[in-house]
Order: sequence, then structure tokens, then C-alpha cells
Amino acid sequence: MRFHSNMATVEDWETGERYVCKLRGRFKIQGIRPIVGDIVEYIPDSFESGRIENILHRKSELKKPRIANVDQVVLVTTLKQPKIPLKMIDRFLILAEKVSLPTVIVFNKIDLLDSNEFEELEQIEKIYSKYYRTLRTSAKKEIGLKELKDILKNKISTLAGLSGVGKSSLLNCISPGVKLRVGELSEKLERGKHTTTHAELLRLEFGGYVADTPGFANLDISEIKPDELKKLFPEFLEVDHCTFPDCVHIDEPGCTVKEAIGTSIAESRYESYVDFYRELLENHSR
Ligand SMILES: Nc1nc2c(ncn2[C@@H]2O[C@H](COP(=O)(O)OP(=O)(O)OP(=O)(O)O)[C@@H](O)[C@H]2O)c(=O)[nH]1
Ligand SMILES: [Mg+2]
Ligand SMILES: [Zn+2]
Repeated sequence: MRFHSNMATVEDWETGERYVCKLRGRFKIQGIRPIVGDIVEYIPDSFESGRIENILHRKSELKKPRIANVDQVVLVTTLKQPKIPLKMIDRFLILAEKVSLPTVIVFNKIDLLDSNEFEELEQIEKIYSKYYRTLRTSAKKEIGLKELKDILKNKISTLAGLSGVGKSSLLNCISPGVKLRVGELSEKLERGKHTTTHAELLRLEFGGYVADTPGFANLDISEIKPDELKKLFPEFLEVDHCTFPDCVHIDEPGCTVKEAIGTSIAESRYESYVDFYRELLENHSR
């Protein structure tokens, strides 16, 4: 469920009881380490404490945030306070696509938007809604919370999103028992102050588990190979009938992906692709 000073809190699958567990020495020797979301075998040694003996096979493993066995990612973003660039959404999405996890995009803080900004939101939703479920929420005005609960119910999910978008606030609303710490934004920069510092799995009273996670300052995508990147943009696959089967959709002739920009592929998505592609090429040539 969580880590604290090198001890892991384990929740018993059957009884729901919690044990603060040491890790076996051999984990260190083997260079493995349980992460939040792992299913483990443990031996309780006394009241509320024990030792993790074995880590079971991970059904999925997301690197950022680092969490195992989740069914879905709930990506929280905002148009205001802070204004999250679309490129940031795209970075999170390709990391989830890389491990084949479905992602729900939650637009939080809609209480702050005026009518122009709502129009902008609608345009953004159009870019993503064909491939990702989208939801509008406000933790402050309690909007969209029922839908969010339905999304989380009986699943293991992780929240993701930059600092200050309201991840912890949303969880406090839907599961008031959890009482997570919520941070102010820094006034000048309108950025979050990295209030949540550890990933932690929470049991939801209506069924399921969700991880609250810290927002990242920078989101590393360097594990993706340049050639693999195009497969992580689902809308590209649909129109990819390019002349060359290994077309990377940058400046090859007969590229049907480039032809689709402005119609079935949003310009911002293509721009993200090109930026990420260049970034990955640079990494890999180093
Ligand atoms: N107006 C408004 N403010 C919100 C909303 N949700 C959260 N906030 C505020 O946004 C700030 C940051 O909220 P947090 O829940 O700490 O954000 P976080 O995503 O958990 O941030 P980190 O833990 O740093 O990654 C707090 O001041 C919240 O009160 C919302 O729906 N509307
Ligand atoms: Mg938080
Ligand atoms: Zn192409």
C-alpha cells in the first residue's frame, strides 16, 4: 500500500488487516524491490508487523508514477491554476500506452473556467475523446464526483498528473476517510508545491483501490524507442497507409499520417509527436 522509511505497509488480501513489513535481505542482493501495488506473500511475525517474502508476477508496471498491477490510469489535468500544456497530457498518455493501460482524462477545476475557456475545453476534449474517456470535475464545487467514483469502482487505478492539479483534493472528496494533505499553489508561478511526496494506495469505501501519487517536475520518456513512438498515438495507426511501412511520419514522401493532420489528427498531437521523436533520437544517439 505504501512505503515509509524502508518499511512496507501490506494489506491482507482476505482480512484487510494491515502489517508494517520488513523486506527480505535477498531482495536487496537480487536488486529487486517491491513497489506500491505489488501483490506479495508475507509472514506476519507479531501484531501488525511482518516480513515480505515474495513478490508475485506484475500484471502491469507503470514507471511514472511507479506502481504495479493497476487496471487504469486516471490522468488529472487543468486548464487553469495551473494551465497544463497539451504536450504534458501527451507525455503521460504515451507512457500509459507503452504499458497498454487505458487512461481516463479528468479535467479538474472547471469551477474556474469562463465561457471562452469552456469553449477551449470542448476543443481539447474533441482531440482526445475518440480514444480516451474524458470527464470534467471540480473538487471545490463537487462536480463530476459520481462519475469519477463509477470509473474507480472495483478497479485498481492510479492517479497521475502534475503537481497542483488537485489529485489529492479529488480523492478527499470521493473518499472522505482518507484525509490526504492538499497543498496551496505558489502564487507567482501558479504551480503546485509537490505536496504529495509518496505514491500510496488507498482502499475505496465503495470498492476498489486508487493510488494518490506525487506530481512530477519532469516526465522522462527516454525508455521509449524512437521507432516505437508512432504506435503510442492511437489515431496515427488508423490512418497509417504510408508508402513506406517503416515510415516515421516526419518527412517521408507518401505519408498518409501527415496528410491527416488537421482532419483526423489534431495539429497539437502531431507537434507533440515530432517533439518527442526528436527528443528520443537525441537520447538514443548519445
Ligand atoms: N478552484 C479549485 N481549486 C482546486 C480544485 N481541486 C483542487 N484545488 C486546489 O488546488 C490546490 C492543489 O491541490 P492538491 O489536491 O494538493 O493537488 P495535487 O495534484 O495533489 O498536487 P501534488 O500532491 O503536489 O502532486 C489546492 O489549493 C486545492 O485546494 C478545484 O476543483 N477547484
Ligand atoms: Mg497530492
Ligand atoms: Zn507516414
